[in-house]
Amino acid sequence: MDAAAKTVMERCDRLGNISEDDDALTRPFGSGAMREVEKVVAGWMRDAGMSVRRDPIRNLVGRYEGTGEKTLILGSHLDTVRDAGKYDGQLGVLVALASVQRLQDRGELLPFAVEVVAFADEEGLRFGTTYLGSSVYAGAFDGKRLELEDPDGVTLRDAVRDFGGNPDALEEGGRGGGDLLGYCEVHIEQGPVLEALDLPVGMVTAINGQSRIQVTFTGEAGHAGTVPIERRKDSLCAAAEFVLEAESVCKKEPGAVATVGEISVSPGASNVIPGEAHLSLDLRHPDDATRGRLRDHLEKRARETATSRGGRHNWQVRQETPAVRMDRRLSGMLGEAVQGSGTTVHELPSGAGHDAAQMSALTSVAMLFVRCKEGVSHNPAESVKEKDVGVVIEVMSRFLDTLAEDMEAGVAPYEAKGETA
Ligand code: HGY
Ligand code: MN
Ligand code: MN
Repeated sequence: MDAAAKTVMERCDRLGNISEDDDALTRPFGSGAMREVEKVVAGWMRDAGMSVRRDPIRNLVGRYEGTGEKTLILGSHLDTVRDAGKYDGQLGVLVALASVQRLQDRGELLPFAVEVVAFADEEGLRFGTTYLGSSVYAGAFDGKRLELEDPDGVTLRDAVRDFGGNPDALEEGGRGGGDLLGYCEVHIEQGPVLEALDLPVGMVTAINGQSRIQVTFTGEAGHAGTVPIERRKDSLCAAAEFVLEAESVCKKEPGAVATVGEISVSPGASNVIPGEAHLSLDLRHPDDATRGRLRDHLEKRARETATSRGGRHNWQVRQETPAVRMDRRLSGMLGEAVQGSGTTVHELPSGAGHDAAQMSALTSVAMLFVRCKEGVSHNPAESVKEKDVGVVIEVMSRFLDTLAEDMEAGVAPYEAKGETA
């Protein structure tokens, strides 16, 4: 497995240099960097004996045929956040590719086909929503999102067309799931648990739900030197009060996290009181009802804060994604493969979102986490050990072999949806 792990690490380095920015890894949906990285990965898919196609949103889909009519899907995403690390998403695609490469190297056909999907957009960097790629592939795309605009005012519809996709086919362009055994995703943990336990891999039990919201505070632009402080309608002060409110609400609610990752003011001059403040709110919790309660409380506080300062607010929910539990049976088989590789099975929830959350609309899903250094992610310091990549490749290979043995022994393959973990 070491040679395979070395190849995966080298490929992560290679893809990590394909970016829209000269001095950082930033690969938004529909960018030239995404076009380039897609071409490189398509070549590696063909080298591994796969046929390659692109779906209407330009997800890249490699297929390695088997002897039966069922299909197992592996994969993750190729897009990144701004100034990203080079393992979030792409590690999962490349480990999936390594699992198929091993089959081809052995000249082996399984009693099922394996599809490797490299999703075109999971992070939502450009349009502020998540799972654009997997929502199309899973047949769960909401056509209303076509009118979403990026910061330059380009609609998703035009961006998909410019990227060579077909915006009119996104709603019914899903893969369909009648032949599926399930979907398994390998991803870095993006947290500190596995490192603290000194474990190379972990089994994911569930993925937290998330709300992505755009909030605007509107006050009144004015002269920084002449408007007395008590007469101001400073939209940035309102926003600042709101940001701290979001933080304090989460400090009182175990498991809740809120993040304001983007903020901008207009007109944006050092001697002008901000007339408008725009911010993104990312709110997450393992329990959907709790998340909804926190969201509604924060909307109420945004309104109160704005009006108390003589201004107003706008609250646009860009996307709500429910919490998703992993499929128990598929996870159980992955767990056996972890044990078979000589590693203790540790189960943990995911605070980060993953395409598996969206793919659960189509089929049974399971995830494996790989330890990452100090849990750092969404940061160029993101890193994994080659040794751990070797472990996860071995686990995935054992998993495929076990699934094949079960199929050959006539153990009923999975229905499209199993019960959850
Ligand atoms: O935001 C997330 O949880 C993931 O990285 N898209
Ligand atoms: Mn991410
Ligand atoms: Mn990711």
